Amino acid sequence: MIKLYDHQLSGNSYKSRLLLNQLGVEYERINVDVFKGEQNDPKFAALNPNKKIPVLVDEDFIMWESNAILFYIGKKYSPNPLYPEDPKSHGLVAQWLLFGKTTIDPNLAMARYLTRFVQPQMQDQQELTKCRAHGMMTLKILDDHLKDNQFLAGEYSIADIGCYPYVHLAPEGEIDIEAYSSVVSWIERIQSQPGYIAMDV
Ligand SMILES: N[C@@H](CCC(=O)N[C@@H](CS)C(=O)NCC(=O)O)C(=O)O
Repeated sequence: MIKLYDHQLSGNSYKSRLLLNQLGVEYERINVDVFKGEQNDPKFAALNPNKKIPVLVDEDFIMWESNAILFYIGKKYSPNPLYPEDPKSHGLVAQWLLFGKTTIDPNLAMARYLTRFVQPQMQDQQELTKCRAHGMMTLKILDDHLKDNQFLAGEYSIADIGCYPYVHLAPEGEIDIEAYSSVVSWIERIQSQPGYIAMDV
């Protein structure tokens, strides 16, 4: 059975759980308490030299990097609608998942991290202000796309699953998403997909 090393508050880990659940794949969850530094344990570092969750272990195969894990699970259980294989959709899925890592995470995920998990006296206010401002620019890009599109790469896919966690968590970084009505509708569409699970289950 697939093993997933994760933590309930990790948006990067949540996306793997969401996909596995939506595909009906059974998996074992192993909690890594990143707040206690368990990711630095040599046994865990042997799985991921980058010492971060999530890590997926499938028999003797080990993978890290959350968006790469989505590609692996999607392909392993193909054909399935969450993993489109025609060249254009596949290219667009990669485009949005890279946008997730290069633009959503450094702005929206970072704003949430600094706001929620760093003690106020340790927060870099300049960095936080920049993340929030760039986070709003990121939401605008998504909102413009989602005005004319139900989902990021055509039909509901791993592109949406990969980008969704840190977009719906943006309010935890004190970024108001209500002004981005197409993003809000997209979040609601994702939450009504079969097999959807909330992050805190
Ligand atoms: N690019 C990585 C980022 C993973 C990541 O930052 N994981 C966080 C939890 S969401 C973590 O393990 N943090 C612990 C640390 O950095 O020490 C991915 O997408 O998997």
